[in-house]
Amino acid sequence: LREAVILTDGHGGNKRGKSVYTDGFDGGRAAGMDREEIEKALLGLPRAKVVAFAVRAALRALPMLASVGQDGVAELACWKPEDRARHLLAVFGAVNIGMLWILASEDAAGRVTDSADPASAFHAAASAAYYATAVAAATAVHDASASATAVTHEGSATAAAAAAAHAILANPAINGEIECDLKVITLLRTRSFFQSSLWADPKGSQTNQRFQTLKTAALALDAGFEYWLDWLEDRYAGRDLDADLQLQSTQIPAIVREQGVAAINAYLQQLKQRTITAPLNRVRAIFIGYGDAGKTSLVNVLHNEPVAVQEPMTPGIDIREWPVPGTDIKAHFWDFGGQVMAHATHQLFLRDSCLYVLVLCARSEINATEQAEYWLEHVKSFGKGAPVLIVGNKSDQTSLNLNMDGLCKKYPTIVGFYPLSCTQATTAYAPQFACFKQAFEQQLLKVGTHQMLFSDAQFCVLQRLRELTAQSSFLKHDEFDAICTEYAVPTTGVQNRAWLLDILDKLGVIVHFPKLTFLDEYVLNPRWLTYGVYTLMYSHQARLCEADVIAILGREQVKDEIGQALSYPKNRCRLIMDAMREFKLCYTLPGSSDTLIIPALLPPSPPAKPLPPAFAQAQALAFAFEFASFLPRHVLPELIVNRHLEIIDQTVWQHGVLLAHARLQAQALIEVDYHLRTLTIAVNGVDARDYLLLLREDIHQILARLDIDFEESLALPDAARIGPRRTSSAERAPYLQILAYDQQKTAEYISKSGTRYDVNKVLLGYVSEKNLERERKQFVVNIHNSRLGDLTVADMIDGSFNQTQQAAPSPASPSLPPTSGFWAELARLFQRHGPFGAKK
Ligand SMILES: Nc1nc2c(ncn2[C@@H]2O[C@H](COP(=O)(O)OP(=O)(O)OP(=O)(O)O)[C@@H](O)[C@H]2O)c(=O)[nH]1
Ligand SMILES: [Mg+2]
Repeated sequence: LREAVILTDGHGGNKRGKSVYTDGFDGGRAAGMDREEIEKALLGLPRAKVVAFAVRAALRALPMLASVGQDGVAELACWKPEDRARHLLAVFGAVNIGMLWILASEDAAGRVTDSADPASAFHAAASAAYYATAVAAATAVHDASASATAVTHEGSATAAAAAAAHAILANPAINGEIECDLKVITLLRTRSFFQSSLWADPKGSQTNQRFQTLKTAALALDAGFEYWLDWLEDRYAGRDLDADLQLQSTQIPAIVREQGVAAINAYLQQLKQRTITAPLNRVRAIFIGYGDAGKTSLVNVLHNEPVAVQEPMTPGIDIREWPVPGTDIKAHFWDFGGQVMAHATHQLFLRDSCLYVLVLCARSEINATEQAEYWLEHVKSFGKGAPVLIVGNKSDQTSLNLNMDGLCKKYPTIVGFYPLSCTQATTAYAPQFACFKQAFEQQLLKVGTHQMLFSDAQFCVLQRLRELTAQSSFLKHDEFDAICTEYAVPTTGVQNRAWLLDILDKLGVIVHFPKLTFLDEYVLNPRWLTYGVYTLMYSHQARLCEADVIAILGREQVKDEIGQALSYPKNRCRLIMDAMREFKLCYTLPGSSDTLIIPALLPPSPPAKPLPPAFAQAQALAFAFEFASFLPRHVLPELIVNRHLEIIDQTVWQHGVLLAHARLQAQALIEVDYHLRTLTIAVNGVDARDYLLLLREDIHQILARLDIDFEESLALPDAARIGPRRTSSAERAPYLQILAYDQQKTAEYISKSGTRYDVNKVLLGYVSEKNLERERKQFVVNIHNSRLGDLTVADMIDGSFNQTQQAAPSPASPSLPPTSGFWAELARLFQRHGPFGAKK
């Protein structure tokens, strides 16, 4: 193995096709069969058999991941120490998915059903074979991106399986088995072939020794790999697969996945031991869209309530409970007010693992598709892969013209479009409404299937907290501890009290701010905080002191979703202010102790003060962030909050700010234009270039949390011009393009008008000499990590492991067949995720 890794090391590039796997090995040991021979032997076989072959090869290859180093210690030497647990879990998960597919591809009678739906079977097979291949790839090929692309591009399960097998064949310990598989594969039915013994000599000392090495190495990671080692041992011993458990193991809730390998493995172990069985039975549906679209009306119709002719605007957020018909599940509807000034706040409350309902209506001022894109970008950025139902409301007035084909291509999480009318939902539009309601319920259930399961003790704690919510919005730390003690929730171990608290926080049962150390209580009712924050945002006051906050929050009675009044006593109002600071919605006015400034609520135009002359005369560096389809409303406010100590003379408004750095000699004027989707930065002063770099870094950090397309651009400086100017207007160039010219040692950049510029001078106009090298390095990293560069194998494997959980339902088929047990669920699971090739 080591030889193979060393031999293939550094071949880099994008070698595709057969050479990827063979290169490393041909120079090493002679394999029994070459890859073409294996491929020939597999050609024409049913997909399920090919995948079964690949999975069997992968199962045998798993122990090859571990080796005994010179110091006699067993380790997973092919990965960096910090990556080992993550990658090992991904590999186990990948093989597990491959196995599940094989079993799902046969019906109960053992008949291979891939002829029933050849297209989806093919896709699933290609994916499953890829998963299996990943094991071989991880061990055998150091430049794994090349191997992964090779498999993808060939797009064939046969080729992938052959490649994996060939890589593994180089190991004399198992090449006999693989050759034997190829001999019997045509003779046996898929299931029998798949279930036949993996080893010629199961008790063979070599087999055993390799497994022991893997065991030692995996256990040394101290991340709960006992579960997977038992799983592998069961496979080696030919024990039957517990199909329900295996299926559950591919549906680990996002909330657990985020907590890392040890938490995932601990969760799997508990699933296996059946110690966690209680679901939370809560799902969230988030209603978004511009003001007046009819979100609240739709929520009312779903509750069988009449639609008010003059429904008041929703001041922030409204949360209501809705029992999902025929189930124990309760849906929480989060009805967001559509007013623009609260859009910056929404990002804090939009979540993944929810169902989104985007309500639109025809408007004169914004084209419908553009409206849709604005909100779909929110969902993409903050809701990750969450499904979206689009409702075209007020069809009784005007029908909505949406470019659905284009939208579905761009946003594959859209699960359907429903034109309807809320005011006529029980009359003229009753059939349309029924159709929407059916899809809505189905999607809610689907979101619910990825719910986290709790142990009895954990669930009791949760129930107690819910009961307490009826009495108070707060809970002291030691009260929480006492409840945990009562139900024997441990203080140590992976699933300890801190873990439970974190999970409850993420699920929205409780809120805690680990950073606000003075706070000795948890917020027991998250609605208390949510309503508090939105009530302040909707008060339209950009400048608030504590007395204002107390007055505003005390002004009207707010009720939560179970109709219980939320009280905002004076001594607690500070907490809302602290939370808003923590959320970066506001900053404390320098020189005051309690005055808050909320940038999103400031007037849209700059204060009537003359700007410093250097900006007026355009002597500044002119840099810009240009957003392809969405400039989120919180980017500038958050930047302002981050740099509020640098604001010159409180020259700050909703769309801009004037800054001066404390140490550097530089001033910056930053402005956004939401129509053009640009954020411009003009900087002047001796240290302008260094200040620009700091500001860009800050913006990059804010944007890093989002999945968003943007380009940085710069104005081409006249001082860098070579020869005559060919246009009188100022010209711009993409910053990355200038860096690329520099990278390729191309000295001249020719602008759109044909004017020539000295690349080095352009760059040095914006980046100081001392930072240029860093920017160049950053450029290489960026390109490598971008979609242009190759993905690393770790990302590929990790991505593939989670793909089934994140897979979006196909937009072409919004209504899915009814659930009917394990096989239907699994078949659907695989129908939903295409081959790797399709993902690219
Ligand atoms: N003609 C017509 N009017 C509707 C329909 N649905 C809602 N309306 C009216 O549109 C107005 C706005 O509806 P809301 O449900 O309050 O809109 P919203 O999206 O919740 O608005 P915000 O809370 O401000 O974001 C109300 O006066 C409703 O009566 C519809 O299908 N047809
Ligand atoms: Mg509303």
